[in-house]
Amino acid sequence: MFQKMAEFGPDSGGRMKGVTIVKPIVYGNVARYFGKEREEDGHTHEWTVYVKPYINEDMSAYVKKVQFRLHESYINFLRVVTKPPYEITETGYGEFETTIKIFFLDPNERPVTLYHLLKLFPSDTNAMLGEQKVVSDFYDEMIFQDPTALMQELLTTSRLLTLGTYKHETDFAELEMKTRKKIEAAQKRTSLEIAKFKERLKANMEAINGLKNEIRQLKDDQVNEI
Ligand code: SLL
Repeated sequence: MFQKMAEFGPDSGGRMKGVTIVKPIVYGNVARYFGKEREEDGHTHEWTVYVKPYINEDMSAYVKKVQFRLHESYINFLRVVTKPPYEITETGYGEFETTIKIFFLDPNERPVTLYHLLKLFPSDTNAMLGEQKVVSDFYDEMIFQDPTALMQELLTTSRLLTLGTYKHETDFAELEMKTRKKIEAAQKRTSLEIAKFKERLKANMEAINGLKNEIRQLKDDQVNEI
């Protein structure tokens, strides 16, 4: 790695104009309720906050470290993870916003910052389904525009960890399909509403024209009467 960095020089080999590399990721947290408040510290949950590749590749090929910023009530609230899995497991009692900062091996590549609201308490629907584990994670994409020659090489030579598909807490493919269906249904409803309003507008325009004609007629009659 250091050899490669030396090879590309201080400007990492310059920017590759017109090149875009996309890395899909999943970030968020899972949490489990103890079932009661722990006596010694009042903690109620164990949670893990993470960032991982959507596709099972070894991110350490281009990631230098991931910094997790926790709530200041935690000892060493700035936690750094230098190798996969990029995650922090802790216990606690409260929800708070975490900052996840991803640093790259190429010093010329700016870090990526993600914000995640650590979720401990189930939403009403989760609670109704009787789900034990709380999951709050999101699909996102890191987009590298005009990467340096070094970064391009690091990004494109990362290796797959295992064969087969990666298992995530959330089924993002299904979520995408459901979201698509919802959007399609909403589009259909909107089109129908628009068509209905157009019809109404047409009818109203006709009524206005009818009244205008009537007024004109009445005016003509008046003129003729004089
Ligand atoms: C809340 N605003 O009141 C938030 C604060 C604090 C989170 C959450 C325990 C830390 C520790 C912990 O869960 N802190 O004891 O180390 O909901």
